[in-house]
Amino acid sequence: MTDVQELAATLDDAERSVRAIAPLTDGGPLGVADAYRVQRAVLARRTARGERLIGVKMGFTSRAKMVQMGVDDVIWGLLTDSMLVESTLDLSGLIQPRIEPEIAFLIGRRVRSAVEVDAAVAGVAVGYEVLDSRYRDFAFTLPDVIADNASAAAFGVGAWHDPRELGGIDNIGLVLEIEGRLTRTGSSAAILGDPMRSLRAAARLAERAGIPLEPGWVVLAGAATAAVPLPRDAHVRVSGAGLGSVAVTTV
Ligand code: OOG
Repeated sequence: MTDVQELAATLDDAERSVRAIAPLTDGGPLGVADAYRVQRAVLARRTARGERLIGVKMGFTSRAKMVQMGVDDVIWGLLTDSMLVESTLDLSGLIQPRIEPEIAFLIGRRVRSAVEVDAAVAGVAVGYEVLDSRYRDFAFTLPDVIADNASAAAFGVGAWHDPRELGGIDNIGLVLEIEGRLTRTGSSAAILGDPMRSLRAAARLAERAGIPLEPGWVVLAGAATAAVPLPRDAHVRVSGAGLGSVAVTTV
C-alpha cells in the first residue's frame, strides 16, 4: 500500500531543503489517484505552516509542454499565497527554476461544477508560472509530477481585464522577454485551442476533487510555450496582446 504521508514528507523536505530527489516511482508503482492524495498531503503540510490555498494551476494543456515533458494528460496543481510573486523573486529557495508565459483567470464566485465556470470569470490577465521540479532534471512520470504539485513553485499575474471586453481569448499573442531579449513567443490558442477549455477542465477536476473554486482564486490555464530556464539577476517580462504585461526581477 502507498504510504501517502511518507511520500508527501519526502517531497516537502526536498522542496524545503532545496535538494532534488529521484522520482517517487523509482521506489514502486504509484497510481494517479494516490498521486493526487500525495499532492493534497503536501498542501496540508503547507497550510499547517500557515499558507493559504488561493487557486489552481493547470498542466500539460499545450502540445509544446506535452512534447517537452513526455506526458499526455491534463493535470492540476494547487497554488498557495506564498507562491504569489509581487515584483522580485529570490531563486535561492528553488532547485532548477523554469518560467513560462500563461493566461490567468480570476474567479468571481464559487464554482462547484464545470457548467458554472464560464459565468464565474471575473477577470483575465497575462501571467507567468515559475516551475521547479523537485525531481532531478525534471525527469518524472505522470504520477510523479502530480504528486509534486505539477512542479508549482511561484507565479505572477498582470492587471485583471474584464473578459466581456476582450472579445475572445482564443488567440492572444504572448511574449516572454528575459533581459530585454525575446525568448519565447506563442499564442493562447496553444492552450487546448482556447484557455477557456483549460478553465473548464479545472472546474471538472475541482468537482471531482470536491474542492470548489472560490471567489478570489486564480486559475492558471497552462503554458502557451515550452518552459525556459530562469536565470538569477534577470529582468523578465511577459506580455499578452491586449492584456498588458507583468514583470519580475530575479535575485
Ligand atoms: C510540469 C508542469 C506543466 C504546464 O503549463 O503544462 C505545466 C512540468 O513541466 O514540470 O505547468
